[in-house]
Amino acid sequence: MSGMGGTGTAAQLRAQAAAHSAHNYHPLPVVIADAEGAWVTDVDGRRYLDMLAAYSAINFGHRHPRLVAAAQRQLERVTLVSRAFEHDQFGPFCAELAALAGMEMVLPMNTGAEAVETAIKTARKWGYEVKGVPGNEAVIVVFDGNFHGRTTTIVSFSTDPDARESFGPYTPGFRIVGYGDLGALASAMDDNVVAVLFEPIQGEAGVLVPPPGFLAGVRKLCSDHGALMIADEIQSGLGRTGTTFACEHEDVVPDMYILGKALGGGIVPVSAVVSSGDVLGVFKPGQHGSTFGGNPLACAVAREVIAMLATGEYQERSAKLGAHMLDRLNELPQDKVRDVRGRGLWAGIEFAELSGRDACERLAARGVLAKDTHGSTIRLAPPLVISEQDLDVAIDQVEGLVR
Ligand code: IF1
Repeated sequence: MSGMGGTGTAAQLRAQAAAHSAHNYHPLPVVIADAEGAWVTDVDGRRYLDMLAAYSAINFGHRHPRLVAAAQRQLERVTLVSRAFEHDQFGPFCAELAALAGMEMVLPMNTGAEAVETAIKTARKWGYEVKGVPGNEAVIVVFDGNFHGRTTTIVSFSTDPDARESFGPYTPGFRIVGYGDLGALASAMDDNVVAVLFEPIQGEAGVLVPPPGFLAGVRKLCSDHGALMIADEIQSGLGRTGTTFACEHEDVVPDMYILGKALGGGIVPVSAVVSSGDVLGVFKPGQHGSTFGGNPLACAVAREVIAMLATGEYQERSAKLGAHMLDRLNELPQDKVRDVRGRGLWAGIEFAELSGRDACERLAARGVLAKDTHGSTIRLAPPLVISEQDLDVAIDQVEGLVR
């Protein structure tokens, strides 16, 4: 083991965490000490393939040399100034991210939930000041099974009892319709709807890919009703599905992207709302902000992420390896595997006889780390840098669960 690890055995470290951290997670019994690329090593020196990649925050693998170098260069210069002052990474970061997204303006935050909150505030302000919705009557349409984060406002429109219950009183102003149901969406649209907020593929719901034509239908309904189409691409974006944005699969351009996770290169939390000048132009000084949003270290790492995505190389890997992964998963015995869904290097596997938790525990024992979603589904989202050989090793282990 290298460097300055924690002190104690795996069992001691887990007991310490259990005694002194809130029990808002139920992690697999693996205590990670270091990592590189698609591999992590635990405190006992056992290696595992990381098939979760921190829910897509590690799209470029652990400690990608280009990203570590960008961070190290910036650590030697300046890490934080707050938005009270300008710094030399900020303008380039905003311009480069806007260019990658084909948009005009960027509002940087840190976590995904903060960026979603920012999108909600933007849509409401735009609704009152540009669309002309009467005060405090703005409605944002969202979908059944959504996952957009953990703030009090965001859990107010969650349909997952675990995420929502006992956290009220809830923020009003949201209307929930069935995911993939364009008829229901059409009925929900009225003059007070300022935005439709959606995941192009629902992650927490079990990697649910909407029916073909859904994204294009959302686009049309938003345009027809003068509502903002807001794509939460925090998990689906930045190469995960084989394209820079998952909306590209239906040639759809939303009015706003919400980005996070992989934007920080797995090194720092970086999120952003990316949109037009008309939309993000609603903010004047003092109306929104963040101490850490757009800080020099975050911008320097994110600029390297953007440069890496600009070549298209990672998107291509994701598309090619993802097709291979889904082909292999679709060959699993149908009496044991009820459903396989996904796009790019992102798959949900629904088992017939195993709970998702059992499947993940057995996979961990076989040297593969994955994460369950609801019930009997697990998700696979390996780093986009994984080799085809390593990917096959991981899929072999999934196969081993059902053969
Ligand atoms: C947890 C899920 C994944 C997200 C989308 C916003 C956020 C997320 C589409 C908020 C965050 C995470 C958070 C993590 C589990 C995880 C998750 F299972 F809950 F749904 F990835 F699949 N929009 N997703 O997926 O971003 O504030 O966390 O930076 O344990 O809560 P955040």
